[in-house]
Amino acid sequence: MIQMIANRSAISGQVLTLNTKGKRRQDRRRPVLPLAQAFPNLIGKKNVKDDSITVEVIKDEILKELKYKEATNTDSIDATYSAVAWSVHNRLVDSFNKTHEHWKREDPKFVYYLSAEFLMGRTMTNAINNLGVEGAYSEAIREIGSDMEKITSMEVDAALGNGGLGRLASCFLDSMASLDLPGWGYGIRYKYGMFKQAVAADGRQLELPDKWIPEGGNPWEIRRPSVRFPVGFYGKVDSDGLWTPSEIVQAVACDVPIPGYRTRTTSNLRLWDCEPMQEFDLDAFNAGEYEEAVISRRKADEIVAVLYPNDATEEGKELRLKQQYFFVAASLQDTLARFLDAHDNLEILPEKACFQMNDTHPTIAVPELMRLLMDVHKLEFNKAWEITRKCLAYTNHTVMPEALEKWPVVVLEKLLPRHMQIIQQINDNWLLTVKNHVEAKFASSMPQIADPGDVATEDSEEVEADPVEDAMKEYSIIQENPWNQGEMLVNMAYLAVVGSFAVNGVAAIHSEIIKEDIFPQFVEIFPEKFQNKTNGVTLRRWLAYCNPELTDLITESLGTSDWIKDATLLSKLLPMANDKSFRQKWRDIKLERKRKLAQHIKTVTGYDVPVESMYDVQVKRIHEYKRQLMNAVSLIHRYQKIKAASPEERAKMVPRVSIMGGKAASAYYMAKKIVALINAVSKKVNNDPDVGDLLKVIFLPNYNVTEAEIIIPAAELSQHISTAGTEASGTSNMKFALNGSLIIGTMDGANIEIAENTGAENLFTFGVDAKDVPRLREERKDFKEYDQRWLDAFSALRDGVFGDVEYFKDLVDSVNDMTKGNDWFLVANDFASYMDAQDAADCLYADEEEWTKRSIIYTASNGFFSSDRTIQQYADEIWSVKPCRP
Ligand code: NBG
Repeated sequence: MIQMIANRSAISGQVLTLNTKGKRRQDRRRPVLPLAQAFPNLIGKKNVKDDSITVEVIKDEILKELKYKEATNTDSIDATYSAVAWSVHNRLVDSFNKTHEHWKREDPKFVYYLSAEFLMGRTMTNAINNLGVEGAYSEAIREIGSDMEKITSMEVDAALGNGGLGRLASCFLDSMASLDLPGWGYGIRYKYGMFKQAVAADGRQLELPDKWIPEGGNPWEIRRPSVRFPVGFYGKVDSDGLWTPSEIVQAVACDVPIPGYRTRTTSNLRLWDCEPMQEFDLDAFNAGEYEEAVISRRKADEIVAVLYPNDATEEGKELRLKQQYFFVAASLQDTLARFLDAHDNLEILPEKACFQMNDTHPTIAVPELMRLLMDVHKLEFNKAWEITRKCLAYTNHTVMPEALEKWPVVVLEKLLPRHMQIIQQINDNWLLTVKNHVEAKFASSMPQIADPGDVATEDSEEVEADPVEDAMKEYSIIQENPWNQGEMLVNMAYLAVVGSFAVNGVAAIHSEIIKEDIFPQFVEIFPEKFQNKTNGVTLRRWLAYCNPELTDLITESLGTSDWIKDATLLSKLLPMANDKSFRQKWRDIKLERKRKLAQHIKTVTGYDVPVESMYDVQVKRIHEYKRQLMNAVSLIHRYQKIKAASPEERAKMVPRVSIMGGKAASAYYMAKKIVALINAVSKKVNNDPDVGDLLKVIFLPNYNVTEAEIIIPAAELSQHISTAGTEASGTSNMKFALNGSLIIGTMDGANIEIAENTGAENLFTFGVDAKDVPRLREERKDFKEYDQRWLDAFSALRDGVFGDVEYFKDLVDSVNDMTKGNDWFLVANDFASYMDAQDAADCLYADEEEWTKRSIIYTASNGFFSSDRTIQQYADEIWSVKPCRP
C-alpha cells in the first residue's frame, strides 16, 4: 500500500529570498512571489514512500531475477547489475501504471515534448533515488555481497542526443514528472547513440559505434508490440489531394518510465522503434532475389540506426528528414488516437494537447497535423489550421545560421509530396497576411504628397523598389538558396513560427537576439507569440545524486532536504559563506571530489594530477564558437611562462590542472584539429620535467553524462567562453555554478543571468559585448596589433613545439591574420582580456578563504536555474497544463 508520510514541514508562505545583487533580476522577471504562489503544486507535497518495499523484498526480487532470468548467481557483476535493474524496472512499472490509470480517468490536458534527442545518461541511480528506495536497495545489494557503486557503474549511458539540447529535454522530463504535470516525451529509439570517442596515439579523435542497448534486453524500457502506427514515404498525390505512399514502415512504441522525485507520478518517454510492414518477402526469396527478400527490413532498420552526430552544423540529408517525419508522424497519430478514444470532437484538441517542438527538428509536425486533420479526419483547411496553430509551440535553441534547418523543396516533394503541397498552401496564405500587413503599414506611413513634382516619374533614374514584393520575398517560408541559384528551400524555423502559437528562446539575451536578428518580420506581425524561457537543469541529477557529500552538508545546514524540490531554498546558505567552519567543511568536500576525479584521470589517461592545484574545467561539444582553441592557446602561454620563470617566480605561481573534454562532430574539420591540439599540448606539458606540478593538461575522452557527473562536482573554475551572442544559453554553466565552481566566461547566453544572480563581481568575465561583434568582424585588425602572449604562443605552434606543423596550419590560419577575414569568432580579439581574467582567477585562488566564500555564494545564488522553475513557466505561460497527481 502506498502511504503518505507526513515527515516534512510545510513550506508554504515562504518568500523567495534573494541576495541584494538579485534585485535587478526580480524587477525584470516575474515578481517575487510567495512560494505558495510560485510553486503551488509543491506546497504540502509530502514524500511518498511505499512501506512494502523492504530490504527483504528487494533482496528476494534480485535473487529471483538472478536465478530465473540470468540463470546464474552473484559471482557475475554483469548479471547482478541486470537483476537489480529488472527489479527497479518492476518498481517503475508499478508506479507508471498507476499514474497512467489515474491520468486516463482524469483526462487532463497533456503536453507532448517532441524532440529528436534525449540525452538520458544512466538511469539506475536516478530511478532508485527519485523513487525514494535508495536505502533499501543499497542494503539489499550489500546483503547479497555486492556494492551499489560497482553495480551502478555497470550501466551504459543512453546517449540519444548530441549535447545541451538533448540533455535539456531529459532534465525537462524529470521536472515535468516531479511537478506531477501530465506530459510525455516523444522521440526516436536510435540503435546507436552518440559515437564513443577515443584518442589515437597521435592525439586525434577516433569514433567508435555506441551500441548502448544491452543484448539481453533493455531494463529501462517497456516494449509495446501492440502499439504501432504506419508511417509512409514517397509516392504520389492524386488530384483530390490524397497521398499514396510508395514505402511504408511501422513505428513501434518503446516506453521509458520517468519517475518524478518523491511523488507517485511516473510519466513516459515514448521512443519509436521501426519495423518493416513485411519482415520477409518469401516470393522474392523463392525467385532467388535474396537481397530483395530482406530489403524492407534493411530500410526500416536504417531509419532508426543512428543519431546524427551533428551539433550546430546540420546537413540536409534525406535520411535525417525521414527520421524527423518518422517520429513526428507516429507521435501525432498516437496522440490523436488516444484523444479520439475519449472525445469525438477534434475542435477541442487544443484543450487537451499541446506539442512543444524542441528546435526545428520536429517542425514537420505543422504540415503533418494539418494532413491528419484534413485528409484523415476530413476537416477543411481553415478549421485544421486553427487547431494546428493552437496546439503547437516552438523553442529555438540556436542562432548559428548553418543549424537553422532548410530543406530543399525537391527533397520534400520527393519524400513527402502531400506535405509539400500543404506547406505551399500555408505559405500562400501567410504571404497574403504579409501583403496586407505591409500595405497597411506603407499606407499609414506614406507622406502626404504636397507637390506633384515630388512623385517619382517613369524616367526618374532610380526605380523605387516595391516594398510589398520585397517583404513577400523576405518573409516567405519558401525561399531561393542564396548560394545556389534556382534551388528553392523550405525554411523550417519560419514554418515553425507561422504554425505555432508560442515561440521562445532559451535565455534572456538569446530571446532578444532571435527577435532582433532571426525573426524580426514575424515579431512585427505577431509580437505576442515571442517569449523567453531561461533554461534550467534538474537539481536531482546535477547536485543531489552526483555530489552526495555536498548534498548532505546542504541538507544538514538547512535542516531539510526540501531544497531538492524547491531550489529557491538554497539562498538560505548565503549567510553561511561568512562562517569559517562551514567554509572548511565546504572545502573538505571539494577536496574529496577532486580526489575522486584525480583517480578517474589516472585510470583513464595514466596521468597523475595533484589535488592541491586549481581544477579548471572546460567540457562541452567542441566548436569554434565555444572557443576551446582560446583555452588551448592560453595553456601554451602558461607553459611558456613557466618555462621562462626563475625558481622564485615559479614558487609564486598558482598550480593548475586544466581538464578539457568534448566530442567533435565527425565531419567538423576544425573541431577535430582542436581535439588534436589539446592532446598535443597535454603530451608536451605533462612530460616536461621543468613544469612539474605547476601545470597538468588533461583531455578526458568520451565526455558524456556519466563523465559530467564525475567532473562537475570536482571543478573549482569552469570555462564558458563563447563569442558573445553565439551560445544560446549553455546549461553546464548552471550545473557548475550549483556545484560551487566559479565561472570564467563571456557575457553570453545564460552566463549573463548567472552573473545577475551571483553578483557580476563574483565571476571572471571578459570579452566584447554581443552588440560589438558585427562591427569587430568587419573591422579587421592588423597582425601587429595582436597581444604579445598570443603571438608568442603561435610562434611555438608554427615552430613545431607541439608537433605536426602542417596538420595544425589551417587551425592556426583560421584565427590569425584578420586582414584575410579570419577569426570569425574573435579568439584573437578577446585573448588579452581573457588572459587578464585568468590572472584574476589565479590571484583569487591564492586566497582560499575568499575563494571558498565565493564558491558557496554560487551554490546559494543559483537555485533559479532549476529546471523545475523553467518547466513551471512553460506550464503556466505556454502549455496551460496543470498538475494531476495520482
Ligand atoms: C543548444 C545551444 C545551447 C543551449 C542548448 C539547450 C543546440 C542546437 N542548441 O546553448 O547551443 O544551452 O541548446 O537550449 O544544440
